[in-house]
Amino acid sequence: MSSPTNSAKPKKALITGITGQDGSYLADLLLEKGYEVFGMVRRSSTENLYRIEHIKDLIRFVEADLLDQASLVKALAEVQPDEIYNLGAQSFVPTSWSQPVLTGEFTALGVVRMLEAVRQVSPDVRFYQASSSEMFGKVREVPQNEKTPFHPRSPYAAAKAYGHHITVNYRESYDLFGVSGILFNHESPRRGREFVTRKITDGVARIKLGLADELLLGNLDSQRDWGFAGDYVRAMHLMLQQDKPDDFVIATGQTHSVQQFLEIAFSHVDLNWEDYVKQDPRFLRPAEVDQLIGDNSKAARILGWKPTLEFADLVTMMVDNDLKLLGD
Ligand code: NAP
Ligand code: F7E
Repeated sequence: MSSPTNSAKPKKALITGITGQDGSYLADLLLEKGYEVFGMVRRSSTENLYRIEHIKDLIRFVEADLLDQASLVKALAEVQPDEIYNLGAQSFVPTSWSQPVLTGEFTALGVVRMLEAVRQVSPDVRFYQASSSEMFGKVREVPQNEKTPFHPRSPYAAAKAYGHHITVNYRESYDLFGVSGILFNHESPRRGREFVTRKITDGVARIKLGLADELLLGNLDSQRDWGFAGDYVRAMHLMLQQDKPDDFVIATGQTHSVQQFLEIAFSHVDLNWEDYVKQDPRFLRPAEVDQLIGDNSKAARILGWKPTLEFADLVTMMVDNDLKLLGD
């Protein structure tokens, strides 16, 4: 296998999903580290680069789609990357019930399409697969670690479980340097507004500024291990710098309910969440993941990784960012 660290030339990284939350933080990190960053984007009639606006002139864009095998082969042949970060996916859990087949195409089969392109074009590349704590679903043990069995609770989670297993399978079958990062929920000011954290911080800012008077949510009891996306992309990069490919859980090791998130977010602007939040059955799910909490001890031991941002600081940072965005 190649050892890109010995190369005098800058390393080349190809990121699928570069327009998403994680892709944007990872691009920031890799540019800082001196990488040549290539971003895979799918064709769109409107530009969708707002998360990477500040660095877009430093990124080389390659048009390809996880649904189109030939486009992936062509992209890899053009770029000849040292590292691939496969972050592209249909990542919103509720949409996976309304579009289960499409979710499977992007989120499950998209992975094997990428791996096949790697096998054919760049078998020495280091490949990162964005796996998810959603695979643990109806959890079999608490906290969850790399050996905890999966019990997916949504078409999204089932698709991610396929992506995880096929990455491990290609590693074992073809000796590819494929790693699977099992990341627990991670958030930031760049999080999509459909996810509960950003929906809340955006809602709090709107209410505080007089732009809204209520916030409609689903299940307030579910618990997540929420970390900061900026910390989690460091872990992705570290996984590809190891001597041998392996899988890692990335998590804070703490869990909080949606209600606890609400309490901190509203009290940060001197409001009481109970005066504004209403439950709306439209936001309940056919099957819920009740509680996630990750065991990050393997990542700490082998990667030397640990999170830097406390839960309350993450919440207040996101509220302050939304106040600034809407107040300007
Ligand atoms: P995100 O903000 O929803 O971004 C998803 C990205 O995938 C976007 O850049 C999107 O491009 C791209 N994409 C979707 N369909 C595609 C296709 N057919 N071909 C090429 N690209 C496509 O997701 P994120 O939060 O950054 O998450 C990154 C990855 O980590 C995802 O795979 C997600 O499932 C996984 N993950 C996320 C978390 C989390 O808490 N954030 C936790 C565990 C795992 P467009 O801009 O063109 O739509
Ligand atoms: O929901 C509850 C909801 O949509 C979190 C993705 O990045 O992380 C994310 O998946 C919890 C759930 O994220 C609303 O029922 C209540 O229990 O923010 P979420 P998620 O489903 O955990 C994993 C690790 C991924 O891999 C995914 O790609 O919050 N909840 N009320 C709500 N959720 C939403 N979205 N909207 C509500 O109104």
